[in-house]
Amino acid sequence: MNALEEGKILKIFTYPAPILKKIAEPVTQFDDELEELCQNMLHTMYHAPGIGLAAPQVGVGQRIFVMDIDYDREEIIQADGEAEYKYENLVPRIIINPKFENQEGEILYEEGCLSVPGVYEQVKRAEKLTLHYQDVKGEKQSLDAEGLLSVCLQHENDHLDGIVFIERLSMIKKNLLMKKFLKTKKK
Ligand code: QAP
Ligand code: CO
Repeated sequence: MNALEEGKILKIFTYPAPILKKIAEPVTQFDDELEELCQNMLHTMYHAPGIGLAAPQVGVGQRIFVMDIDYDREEIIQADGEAEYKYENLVPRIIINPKFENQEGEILYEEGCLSVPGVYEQVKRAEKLTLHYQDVKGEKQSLDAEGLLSVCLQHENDHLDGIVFIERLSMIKKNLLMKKFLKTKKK
Protein backbone atom coordinates (compact mmCIF):
# COMPACT_ATOMS: atom_id res chain seq x y z
CA MET A 1 0.00 0.00 0.00
CA ASN A 2 1.18 3.51 -0.78
CA ALA A 3 0.83 5.91 2.14
CA LEU A 4 0.81 8.92 -0.16
CA GLU A 5 -2.27 8.05 -2.20
CA GLU A 6 -4.02 5.66 0.16
CA GLY A 7 -5.04 6.08 3.75
CA LYS A 8 -7.19 8.16 6.00
CA ILE A 9 -6.38 11.56 7.40
CA LEU A 10 -6.47 11.13 11.15
CA LYS A 11 -7.38 13.86 13.61
CA ILE A 12 -4.28 15.35 15.23
CA PHE A 13 -4.74 16.19 18.91
CA THR A 14 -3.22 19.49 19.97
CA TYR A 15 -1.83 20.65 23.29
CA PRO A 16 -3.10 20.31 26.02
CA ALA A 17 -5.08 17.17 25.08
CA PRO A 18 -4.77 14.55 27.90
CA ILE A 19 -3.61 11.76 25.49
CA LEU A 20 -0.39 13.76 24.87
CA LYS A 21 0.51 13.43 28.58
CA LYS A 22 0.08 9.65 28.87
CA ILE A 23 2.82 7.02 28.68
CA ALA A 24 2.11 4.83 25.66
CA GLU A 25 1.98 1.01 25.86
CA PRO A 26 4.34 -1.35 23.99
CA VAL A 27 2.94 -2.94 20.82
CA THR A 28 2.46 -6.71 21.18
CA GLN A 29 0.25 -7.55 18.19
CA PHE A 30 1.74 -7.17 14.72
CA ASP A 31 -1.37 -7.56 12.59
CA ASP A 32 -3.29 -5.94 9.71
CA GLU A 33 -4.82 -3.39 12.05
CA LEU A 34 -1.36 -2.18 13.09
CA GLU A 35 -0.31 -1.95 9.43
CA GLU A 36 -3.39 0.11 8.60
CA LEU A 37 -2.78 2.47 11.53
CA CYS A 38 0.84 3.02 10.42
CA GLN A 39 -0.20 3.71 6.82
CA ASN A 40 -2.84 6.18 8.00
CA MET A 41 -0.26 7.89 10.23
CA LEU A 42 2.16 8.26 7.31
CA HIS A 43 -0.66 9.57 5.11
CA THR A 44 -1.63 12.08 7.81
CA MET A 45 2.00 13.17 8.27
CA TYR A 46 2.59 13.74 4.53
CA HIS A 47 -0.70 15.61 4.25
CA ALA A 48 0.00 17.93 7.21
CA PRO A 49 2.86 18.25 6.10
CA GLY A 50 5.23 17.10 8.83
CA ILE A 51 8.42 15.09 9.26
CA GLY A 52 7.32 13.00 12.21
CA LEU A 53 4.10 11.86 13.88
CA ALA A 54 3.63 9.70 16.99
CA ALA A 55 0.59 7.52 17.75
CA PRO A 56 -0.49 9.53 20.85
CA GLN A 57 -0.82 12.59 18.56
CA VAL A 58 -3.63 10.78 16.73
CA GLY A 59 -5.20 9.53 19.96
CA VAL A 60 -3.57 6.07 20.10
CA GLY A 61 -1.63 5.21 23.27
CA GLN A 62 0.85 2.80 21.68
CA ARG A 63 4.63 2.96 21.20
CA ILE A 64 4.61 3.76 17.48
CA PHE A 65 5.80 6.68 15.38
CA VAL A 66 6.33 7.42 11.70
CA MET A 67 8.96 9.69 10.18
CA ASP A 68 10.34 11.03 6.93
CA ILE A 69 12.87 13.81 7.43
CA ASP A 70 13.96 14.46 3.91
CA TYR A 71 11.20 14.46 1.29
CA ASP A 72 10.37 17.31 -1.09
CA ARG A 73 6.89 18.74 -1.55
CA GLU A 74 6.16 21.05 -4.45
CA GLU A 75 2.99 23.12 -4.58
CA ILE A 76 1.38 23.45 -7.98
CA ILE A 77 -1.38 26.02 -8.39
CA GLN A 78 -3.76 24.78 -11.04
CA ALA A 79 -5.75 26.88 -13.55
CA ASP A 80 -8.83 26.75 -11.30
CA GLY A 81 -6.79 28.18 -8.41
CA GLU A 82 -6.74 24.87 -6.50
CA ALA A 83 -3.40 23.73 -5.08
CA GLU A 84 -1.94 20.33 -5.91
CA TYR A 85 1.15 18.82 -4.29
CA LYS A 86 3.90 16.78 -5.89
CA TYR A 87 5.96 14.68 -3.48
CA GLU A 88 9.45 13.40 -4.23
CA ASN A 89 12.23 11.42 -2.54
CA LEU A 90 10.01 9.73 0.04
CA VAL A 91 11.76 7.65 2.69
CA PRO A 92 8.91 6.62 5.03
CA ARG A 93 9.96 5.06 8.33
CA ILE A 94 7.77 3.15 10.79
CA ILE A 95 9.28 2.77 14.27
CA ILE A 96 7.69 0.50 16.88
CA ASN A 97 8.79 -0.11 20.51
CA PRO A 98 11.93 2.08 20.19
CA LYS A 99 14.87 1.94 22.64
CA PHE A 100 17.91 4.22 22.53
CA GLU A 101 21.50 3.31 23.26
CA ASN A 102 24.86 5.11 23.15
CA GLN A 103 23.43 8.62 23.31
CA GLU A 104 26.33 11.04 22.97
CA GLY A 105 27.15 14.65 22.20
CA GLU A 106 24.86 17.67 22.17
CA ILE A 107 22.92 19.39 19.41
CA LEU A 108 20.72 22.47 19.46
CA TYR A 109 17.97 22.33 16.84
CA GLU A 110 14.84 24.39 16.22
CA GLU A 111 11.88 22.05 16.66
CA GLY A 112 8.19 22.31 15.93
CA CYS A 113 5.31 19.90 16.49
CA LEU A 114 2.02 19.15 14.75
CA SER A 115 0.41 19.12 18.21
CA VAL A 116 1.64 22.67 18.96
CA PRO A 117 1.21 24.34 15.55
CA GLY A 118 2.92 27.69 15.10
CA VAL A 119 5.39 27.22 17.97
CA TYR A 120 9.09 26.71 17.13
CA GLU A 121 11.94 26.75 19.61
CA GLN A 122 15.52 25.53 19.99
CA VAL A 123 15.83 22.32 22.02
CA LYS A 124 19.00 20.61 23.25
CA ARG A 125 19.27 16.88 22.46
CA ALA A 126 21.85 14.12 22.06
CA GLU A 127 23.76 14.52 18.77
CA LYS A 128 24.18 10.79 18.12
CA LEU A 129 22.45 7.61 19.18
CA THR A 130 21.73 4.02 18.28
CA LEU A 131 18.08 3.06 17.94
CA HIS A 132 16.70 -0.45 18.45
CA TYR A 133 13.11 -0.97 17.32
CA GLN A 134 10.65 -3.28 15.59
CA ASP A 135 9.29 -2.78 12.10
CA VAL A 136 5.63 -3.14 11.18
CA LYS A 137 6.07 -6.95 10.83
CA GLY A 138 7.60 -7.19 14.31
CA GLU A 139 11.15 -7.83 13.03
CA LYS A 140 13.92 -6.40 15.20
CA GLN A 141 15.93 -3.61 13.55
CA SER A 142 18.54 -1.08 14.56
CA LEU A 143 19.84 2.18 13.19
CA ASP A 144 22.65 4.66 13.91
CA ALA A 145 21.48 8.26 13.78
CA GLU A 146 22.97 11.72 14.01
CA GLY A 147 21.89 15.30 13.27
CA LEU A 148 18.25 15.89 12.33
CA LEU A 149 17.48 12.15 12.24
CA SER A 150 18.68 11.81 15.84
CA VAL A 151 16.76 14.95 16.92
CA CYS A 152 13.53 13.80 15.28
CA LEU A 153 13.79 10.29 16.78
CA GLN A 154 14.15 11.82 20.27
CA HIS A 155 11.28 14.26 19.68
CA GLU A 156 8.94 11.43 18.57
CA ASN A 157 10.13 9.07 21.32
CA ASP A 158 9.29 11.79 23.86
CA HIS A 159 5.66 11.69 22.67
CA LEU A 160 5.56 8.00 23.68
CA ASP A 161 6.56 9.06 27.20
CA GLY A 162 3.97 11.83 27.35
CA ILE A 163 6.46 14.63 26.73
CA VAL A 164 5.86 17.48 24.27
CA PHE A 165 9.04 19.36 23.19
CA ILE A 166 8.12 22.54 25.09
CA GLU A 167 8.48 20.57 28.33
CA ARG A 168 12.20 20.45 27.52
CA LEU A 169 12.52 24.26 27.69
CA SER A 170 13.07 26.45 30.73
CA MET A 171 9.95 27.05 32.83
CA ILE A 172 9.93 30.71 31.77
CA LYS A 173 10.08 29.95 28.04
CA LYS A 174 7.56 27.16 28.38
CA ASN A 175 5.01 29.32 30.19
CA LEU A 176 5.40 32.19 27.74
CA LEU A 177 5.03 29.95 24.67
CA MET A 178 2.05 28.09 26.16
CA LYS A 179 0.17 31.25 27.00
CA LYS A 180 0.77 32.58 23.51
CA PHE A 181 -0.22 29.27 21.92
CA LEU A 182 -3.43 28.84 23.94
CA LYS A 183 -4.41 32.43 23.19
CA THR A 184 -4.05 32.06 19.41
CA LYS A 185 -5.71 28.62 19.56
CA LYS A 186 -8.94 30.14 20.92
CA LYS A 187 -9.36 32.44 17.93
C1 QAP B 1 9.10 16.89 14.92
O1 QAP B 1 7.43 18.00 13.70
C2 QAP B 1 10.37 17.67 14.66
O2 QAP B 1 4.01 24.29 13.82
C3 QAP B 1 8.15 16.80 13.76
O3 QAP B 1 2.27 24.88 11.85
C4 QAP B 1 10.35 18.93 14.08
O4 QAP B 1 6.63 17.58 11.67
C5 QAP B 1 11.56 17.16 15.03
C6 QAP B 1 4.48 21.35 11.70
C7 QAP B 1 11.53 19.62 13.85
C8 QAP B 1 12.73 17.83 14.80
C9 QAP B 1 12.73 19.07 14.20
C10 QAP B 1 4.61 22.25 12.74
C11 QAP B 1 3.59 21.66 10.68
C12 QAP B 1 5.23 20.09 11.64
C13 QAP B 1 3.88 23.42 12.78
C14 QAP B 1 6.70 18.34 12.60
C15 QAP B 1 2.98 23.72 11.76
C16 QAP B 1 2.84 22.83 10.72
C17 QAP B 1 6.00 19.64 12.65
CO1 CO C 1 5.73 16.41 18.02
